[in-house]
Amino acid sequence: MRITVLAGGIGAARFLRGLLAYRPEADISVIGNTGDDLTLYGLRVSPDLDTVMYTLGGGNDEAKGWGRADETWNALAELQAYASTPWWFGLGDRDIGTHLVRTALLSEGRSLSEVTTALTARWQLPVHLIPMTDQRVETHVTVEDPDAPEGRRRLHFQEYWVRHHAELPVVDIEFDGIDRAAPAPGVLDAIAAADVLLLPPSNPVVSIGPILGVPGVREAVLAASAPVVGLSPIVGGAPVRGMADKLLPAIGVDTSAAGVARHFGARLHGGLLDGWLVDEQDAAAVPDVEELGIAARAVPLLMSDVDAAAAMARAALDLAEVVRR
Ligand code: FO1
Repeated sequence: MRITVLAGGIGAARFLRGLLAYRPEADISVIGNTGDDLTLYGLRVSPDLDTVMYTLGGGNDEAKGWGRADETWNALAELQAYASTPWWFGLGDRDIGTHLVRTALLSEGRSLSEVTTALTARWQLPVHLIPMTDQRVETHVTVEDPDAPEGRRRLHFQEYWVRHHAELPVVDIEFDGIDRAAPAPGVLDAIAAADVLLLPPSNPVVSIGPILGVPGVREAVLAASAPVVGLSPIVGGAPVRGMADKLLPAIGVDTSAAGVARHFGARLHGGLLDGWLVDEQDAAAVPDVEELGIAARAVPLLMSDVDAAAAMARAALDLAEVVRR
């Protein structure tokens, strides 16, 4: 079975671990978000690609969800001692090794796809991880700031997310470079050839959004013969993890399981979804989602461990068979 997953970072990585536990024999392609990417100290960092790579490769820091296990922070301490900026993004020594290789290969003219293939080879990933595009796309957030000239300031997503803990009021979100971006090699094929397409519980705005925003990707999903099933990242009116509740209002989306389903839309009416999983806490939303023309089921959506994530993957694949046209 060929499964293609549009993935952000921590939530997607944890879901993928469950999907692999449930269907170890499946041929899984992961289209990774690169809108979080940034350059720090001359190093190119791809947080969502690295989170998937480390998590499925067994090298991730399980408690934080991002970065490397058994990490040390000597280089960062030196940067801080030099009062070098931006000190606020936690680059661990092992993690820096990844960024050194990525930056070196990119500087030799290799594409991000080629670099990702080289990096994931070391981790012997059981999936094919493809960046959404080889061109640079960087999410920026415009926030209200009374001290700034027009009362607003534009930040890289990571500065908004990590330095300011998503506490600044968001006025606008933009994916810089997205209009000039093309799907990376293999992205459109992975969508067209899939037997099932999955939207894991990632941030709909800054993780799934950029992937769908790459010219041609949304169209490919709409044209795909495979059923499209998503899993709500919002449980009981709040994100399970992360701060999607700070971003959804900025794009006029209700912070609820049904609100996100409405945002993605029903395939029946020109949108993306054939099926949508909500948590049992949101079982009351099932009729609302079905009203939209999307088949809905209420199942446990808290990925407390791999078995829980595997059960979610099973529910998603079961629903995919129910809605398969
Ligand atoms: N998240 C934080 O909250 N604080 C950090 O210092 C931090 C550093 C970091 C370094 C590498 C990396 O791959 C991810 C890192 N993250 C950090 C997480 C990152 O901001 C988020 O995982 C994604 O960008 C949002 O999906």
